[in-house]
This record gives sequence, structure tokens and C-alpha cells, in this order.
Amino acid sequence: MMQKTARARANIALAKYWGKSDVALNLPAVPSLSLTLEPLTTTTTVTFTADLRTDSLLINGKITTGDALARASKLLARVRERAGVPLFAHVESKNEFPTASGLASSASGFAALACAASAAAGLPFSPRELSMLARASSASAARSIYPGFVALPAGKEGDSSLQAEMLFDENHWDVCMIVAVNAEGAKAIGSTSGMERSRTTSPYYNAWLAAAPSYFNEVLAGVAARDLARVGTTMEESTFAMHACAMASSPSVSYLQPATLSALETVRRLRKTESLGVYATMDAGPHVKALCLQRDADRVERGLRETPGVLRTLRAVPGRGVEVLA
Ligand code: 2P0
Repeated sequence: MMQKTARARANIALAKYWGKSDVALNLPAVPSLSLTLEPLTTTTTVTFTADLRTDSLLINGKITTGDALARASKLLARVRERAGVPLFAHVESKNEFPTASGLASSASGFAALACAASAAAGLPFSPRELSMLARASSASAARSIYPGFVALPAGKEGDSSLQAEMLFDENHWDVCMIVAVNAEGAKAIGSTSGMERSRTTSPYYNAWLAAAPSYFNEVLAGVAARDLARVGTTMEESTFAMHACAMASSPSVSYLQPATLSALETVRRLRKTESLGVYATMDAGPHVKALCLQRDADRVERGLRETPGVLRTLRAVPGRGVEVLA
């Protein structure tokens, strides 16, 4: 039977990706640097079978059609072509965290799908090839192929070979990411269209492009030196620059909610009045992710959990890259 299961973890960018240099090839316009996170996992089983007349997709037990199925089908078509397999596939995917709400489910989703589909089709794919395949579907997914601290360079228009690279594995640094979950359910605008609207309408888009490489270089130097203040300060700058660019789009692309601001205030308070090394980031959703050392995780998690509007918290640590389970 042509069936394989793969597991991938979400990643959170410490230096953000926002905007494309080549929409057709899905190439990011800026370099990004992320942390792959355990236990924010997606587990995906792909079965190529002669019984199907089209691809089918089940996410968290729900039959999924429309755009999500079309994106998955596009990846499956690439695998079919490379492997010479003329069969449609059934895909079953399960997330251990909220889907489509700014918790990078497309990153772990497409990383797990690329790996499971390639393995099921019998392709002897290296991590480099998997990263390239995942990137074509979702740029952040290229990073979830690898463990620990991962870089995805900016893409040059027309260069379809762009892939992520691992900088340091999951044992490099004992940091922790506490996620303050501030809403359940899908967000209003997906990151693909949000960043495209930013590129085409935001007066701050060029300023974002100009600033992003220096955020990336600073975060890289900070991670290499295990310097939390350097990484955290720059991560916050990258976050606010990205959101300012998005918010100034027309119509505005805004992901922040009241609980987001309350959680941000908690992070600032913990840093100021309790002298904790803790820094915040947000992605295309309302959640706040707080970066700290593992030894401070209890205090940070307590502070966020007690913040009005925060529904619950998740705790994550540097995680492994994608893996085939069976
Ligand atoms: C990041 N995000 O670097 C940034 C920060 C969201 C905010 O990467 O269009 O879902 O599929 O390539 O990968 C989300 O972008 O976008 C993302 P596509 P993707 O983590």
C-alpha cells in the first residue's frame, strides 16, 4: 500500500517573513529565522490509491474542500509528477494546536504533507528537497522541515530552488516559547492574502523590505551567542514593523485584539518590574508568543494565564525536524 505518516512541528519566526518577491514561485521577499517547536505538532497520513477520482483531505476529522484542498492538491501533483505515480491521494491531518489562527498550522501542515506524500510515493527525498517542495506551498513550511533554529533566505525572482537551512539544532539553547491563546477559530484574513495586500497597498512596505535584513542579521548573531536580550529586542522590532506594515494596508490587515494588547502589556510588566528576560511576538493572528529561558517559564506562563482575555497557554521548547513515522 502506498501509505505513509509523517509528523512536523510548527515554527515561530524570531525574524519575520512578510511579503513575496515572486508570487508564482512563492518566494519570500525578506530573510526569516525561526524556531521549530515541540509539542506543536501536525501528524499527516497520505494514501495514494486507485479508488479515488480526486484528492481528498480530512483536517482534524473534518472533510475539507476549497482553497485548503486546492493547495494540498498542488503539492500532491508535484509529487505525482516527480514519482510517476498516476494516483490520487487521501490525506488525513491532525493538529495538536488551533488551526488557521496564527499558530503556524500551515507551516507544520505543509511540512508534514510534503514528507508523508514523498515517502508514500517512494521518492527518496532529502531534507533539502522536502524544504523546497514545502516552500512552494507555504514559505514558512520550508522552515518546519528542520529542527531548532532555521533560516529561510529571501528568494530571487525566478529561483525555484529556494529552501531553508538549519542553523542550530534543538539542543543549542534552552529557550521556551509560551503561547497565550487569545481566541479560538480561524482568523479573518490568511497570511498569504494579508501579505499580498501589504505588498500591493501598504505605504510602509518598502520600509519593511529595507529593515528586515538587519532584523535577520541581529537575530542570527543573538541566537549564535545565546544572547536573549539581543534576540528578544530584535524579535519585537521585527514583529511590530511587520504588523505596522500590515495595518497600514488598504483595507487594513489587522490581527491584534484586545487580549493581544493585554498579553503584550504583561510581557512588558514582567520584564520591567520582575526583571524577567521575556520578549513577545505575534504572527498572522491574535496570539502572543513569549520567548524566555526555560528556567523562567513557570513565572511567564503564570503571568500570561492570569491576563484578562487570555483563554489558555501552551508551552513549547525547541523541537525536532520532520520525521516519517510509519
Ligand atoms: C513568519 N508568517 O515568518 C510570518 C510571520 C506570518 C507572520 O510565515 O503565503 O503561511 O503560504 O508562503 O508561510 C506565514 O506565512 O505564507 C508566515 P505563504 P505562510 O512566520
